[in-house]
Amino acid sequence: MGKPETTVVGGGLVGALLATLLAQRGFGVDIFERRPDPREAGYAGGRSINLALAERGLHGLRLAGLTDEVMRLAIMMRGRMVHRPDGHAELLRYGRDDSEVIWSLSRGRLNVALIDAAERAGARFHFNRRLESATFDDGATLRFHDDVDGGTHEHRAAFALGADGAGSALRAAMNAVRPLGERIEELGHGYKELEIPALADFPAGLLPAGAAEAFARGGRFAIERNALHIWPRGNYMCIALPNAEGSFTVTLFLPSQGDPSFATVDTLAKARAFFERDFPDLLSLVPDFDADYAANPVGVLATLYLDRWHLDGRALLLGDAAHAIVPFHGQGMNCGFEDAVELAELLDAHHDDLAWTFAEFERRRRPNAEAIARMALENYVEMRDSVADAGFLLRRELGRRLAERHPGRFVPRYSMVTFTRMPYAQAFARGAIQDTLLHELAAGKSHVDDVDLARADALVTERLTPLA
Ligand code: FAD
Ligand code: E0Q
Repeated sequence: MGKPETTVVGGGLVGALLATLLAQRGFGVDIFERRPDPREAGYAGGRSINLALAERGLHGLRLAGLTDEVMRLAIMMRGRMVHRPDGHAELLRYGRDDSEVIWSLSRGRLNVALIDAAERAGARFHFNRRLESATFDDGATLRFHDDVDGGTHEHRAAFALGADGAGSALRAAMNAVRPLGERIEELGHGYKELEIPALADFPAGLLPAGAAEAFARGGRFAIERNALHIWPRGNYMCIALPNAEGSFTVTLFLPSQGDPSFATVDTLAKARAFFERDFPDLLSLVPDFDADYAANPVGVLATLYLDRWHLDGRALLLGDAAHAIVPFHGQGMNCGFEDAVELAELLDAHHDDLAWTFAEFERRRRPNAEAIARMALENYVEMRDSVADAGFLLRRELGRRLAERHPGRFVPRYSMVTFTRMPYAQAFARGAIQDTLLHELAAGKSHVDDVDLARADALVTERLTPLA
């Protein structure tokens, strides 16, 4: 049986990867994107926003044949560089060595690479086409508004795949036919982006301390290049990820209400005073602070839960459209890429029964999406708390020792999520077993040397199977 024509809504990171994987498997692919073609002149520039790529996302790029092209532009991040309130900074490695690292990538460039790959594989892009409404009969009728010609264009599809992001229009259309059980939980914190320029772009006289020497040696980066920088401050924090050009994109995460919050830090003077108090070292690295703070909007953060991801065999959601999460584990795109891989493989094998295929996709992916949603929320608390309590520090140190004594068996949850492709739900479950173990072993102890390691070893082998 020949492969059906497919229709993808949304040409962002997940939609473009899915289009590539489907086209490579011989499916016809039409993909509709509301924005203009990012490759066209005059559009490519703009702010550089970046994100962290880990093993799950890397695997998707490998299957698309994109690793060489994309990884040439990636910056390795070995660990978190934690900047304390006193200005002292310390690098905490993510993994055991440089085989366990993550990568900072430009969102825009990654999207362009994915669009190019999809087109090379035969996918047909339709830019400037914003899905407005959809109706479903034996297939789907999609109505798009074209912002360039001002017209409305109809597209008949056997079925629609929705990769149109957290505010998915396809989801809204599906929900109108049969409720998907949508629940959106706002975090109550927002974010704002700022920029640390490359050293060459600092205004004369404002070069940060120590930078003149680095600059003289040919360095481009104002702070350590190969790290994800974090300034944790209790209820809020800043992070910075490196860009290939030598700049860093800084993101401030701050409550929406209370003090301090985006509601109280509501003028440039207050924003500057807030940074002078809590992030003075960072402020000195952001020469365009006022302009950045005024120009860049506050983004909202929320988790999206759905009971159903599909409408029979007529429409299916994936990526953020199905399960937007908070960004604190750096896994939203990584998880969406796993969706794209799983869906392309399922469709390849079972396109003759779409209702089954969509239900099966949901059955496989939804527990994993729920697990990473929860772990991402938990990571925010762990991230921004610079002053963890003594019990937490003891358990963390004990966890390190057990991981060393039992490689491939006691594996930190962060590592299972970031450096392996084991299902997120399994990483969550194993993490819970390990955490219980640490609590039991450390109870009543004040130093890690007081822990009975023979007992610890016995419990680890009893409760945890070796990873494949
Ligand atoms: P999107 O990237 O949102 O793409 C959706 C596409 O659909 C867009 O191109 C949009 O223009 C298009 N579209 C929308 N509506 C329509 C319509 N009606 N018609 C046609 N087209 C439409 N993830 C990581 O893995 N690592 C990170 O480090 C990381 N950091 C993050 C930091 C922040 C501050 C945030 C907010 C998120 C972060 N994420 C990260 C998550 C990541 O950005 C998302 O999970 C990822 O972009 C989801 O991809 P997507 O293709 O599903 O959705
Ligand atoms: C990563 C890599 C936006 C963002 C992206 C990330 C991470 C964090 C904190 C944030 C988690 C970590 N992390 O360092 O534990 O690993 O992607 Cl805020």
